Amino acid sequence: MALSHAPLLRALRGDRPETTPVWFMRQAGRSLPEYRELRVGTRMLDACLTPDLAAEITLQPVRRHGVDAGIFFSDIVVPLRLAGVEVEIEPGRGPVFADPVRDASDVARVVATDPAEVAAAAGPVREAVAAVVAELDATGTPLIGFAGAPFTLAAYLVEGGPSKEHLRARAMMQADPESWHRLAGWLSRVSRAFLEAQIGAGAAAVQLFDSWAGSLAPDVFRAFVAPHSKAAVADLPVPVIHFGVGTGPFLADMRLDGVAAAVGVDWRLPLDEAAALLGPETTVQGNIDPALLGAPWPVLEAHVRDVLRRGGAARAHVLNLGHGVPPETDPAVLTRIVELAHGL
Ligand code: 1CP
Repeated sequence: MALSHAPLLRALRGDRPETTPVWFMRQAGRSLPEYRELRVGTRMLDACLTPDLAAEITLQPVRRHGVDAGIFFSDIVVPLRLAGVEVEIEPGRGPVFADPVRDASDVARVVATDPAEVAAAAGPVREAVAAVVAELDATGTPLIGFAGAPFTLAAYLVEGGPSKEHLRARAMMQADPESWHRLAGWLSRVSRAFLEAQIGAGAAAVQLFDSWAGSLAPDVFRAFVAPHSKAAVADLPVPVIHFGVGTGPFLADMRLDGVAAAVGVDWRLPLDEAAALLGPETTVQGNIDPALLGAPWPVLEAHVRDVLRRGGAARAHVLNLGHGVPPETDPAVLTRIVELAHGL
């Protein structure tokens, strides 16, 4: 099947394919025993930058679940590592930075690196994507590339590691807007270089993860964040999905003035309401509650059917979770959701 007819790509263009396409955020890794086996003895970021390993981990959930897309196995901080920023992913914790970026002089230090360095260092990313695409092409399955949005990256970089409220990044925006815009502009170019490497090697769509955008007030999102996110993905040659958790209060702004073909919605906002907020020119993606992956099948099945019914109110719908697959998820449940969506 030609890739352009793939249900995911059709839905992102606004068509309604015969079956609703489905993939899962964080489908690669964590919940799969075959992933945990491959990862033994290899640090997360080393795995991301080892082409054979990253390609194989990307393909595992596609083979197992029969989802409508692969999502490239990598991490939002990989392009920062490629830009020479000292970062590690600590097991059970997440990204941790040796030198947090807290003030104007820290910002001047990081932005001194030309984002072009990311493109120059992205050989292992291109190689892994090319290997995945070579295998997926045979089945007409597209690969989704991704990057972190500037705010979500800053939430880690300014804090120095994972945080609940992202207080330091949110303070910097308004306490020192000049440093904030310098930093966010640089992060935008770094993520864009990472996306371009994946697209150049064959990714057929991309998702921009602004996972923590929901911690922002709508006017703050508009003034300090949206322009930088838009710059990261404007005029790319493939469709863009823009995702964040808790973005209901400013959902229409997640369209990035129409640059996003689709907006990912978390489990808090019913998709028919999301569709009304997004209007007729945007596809919705979502929004199965990850908590229900652990519920008895009849409960989960009724929920998935309700999500699909509400998704019918949008111009088109890509079925997904409202956030990532929890690590303790029984992978058989994900396969069953794919079978349900494809059987309707
Ligand atoms: O050792 C391990 O297995 C570490 C766990 C892990 C994995 C499997 C991390 C650390 N990152 C990843 C892969 C990853 N990260 C993918 C590819 C897999 C897929 O989607 O199927 C993607 C898309 C990401 C993106 C990512 N990293 C996001 C955005 C997505 C989201 O869930 O909101 C975020 C916020 C991160 C940061 C991060 N990296 C890792 C962790 C544990 C975290 C979150 C830390 C926190 O809670 O703040």
